Amino acid sequence: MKVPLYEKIWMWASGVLVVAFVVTIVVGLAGSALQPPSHVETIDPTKVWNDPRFKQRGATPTAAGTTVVMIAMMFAYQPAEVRVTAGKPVTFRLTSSDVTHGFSIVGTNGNTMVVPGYISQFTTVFRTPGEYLIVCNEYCGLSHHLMFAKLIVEEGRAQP
Ligand SMILES: [Cu+2]
Repeated sequence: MKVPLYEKIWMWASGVLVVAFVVTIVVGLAGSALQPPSHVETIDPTKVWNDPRFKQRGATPTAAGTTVVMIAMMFAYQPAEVRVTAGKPVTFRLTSSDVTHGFSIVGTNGNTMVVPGYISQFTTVFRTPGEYLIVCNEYCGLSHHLMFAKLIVEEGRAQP
């Protein structure tokens, strides 16, 4: 039986699609071990409060901008309020003392998972001064909806 060319093209095209879907599933499964996007640095989740990397919490000015160190726990962030400067890079370093939490700075691209055992880190720049809400966007327990913090982005001083 002779299969028309048009039919062959569609058979091959749908075959390629099936293979693409299977590859997506396999790659997704292989890479989906629960971990934050920056899963390089590890930490003992039972000792975060005494870990030297998390002793100095809050915003610390650096040569390049600001580093913000925070601990996520049921059902709060410590510290609950942070001040940074607009237009300068802010590097967030976060970890959890109990379960997996989220860290989403509403209205910005600041967003990461906070997984116990790992230090989540990302850098972003806030262009617009103002008050931003930080919410936990990974369900972490009964009072998950009460878990929030405040980010205050202050006007940067004019450069001389
Ligand atoms: Cu949470």
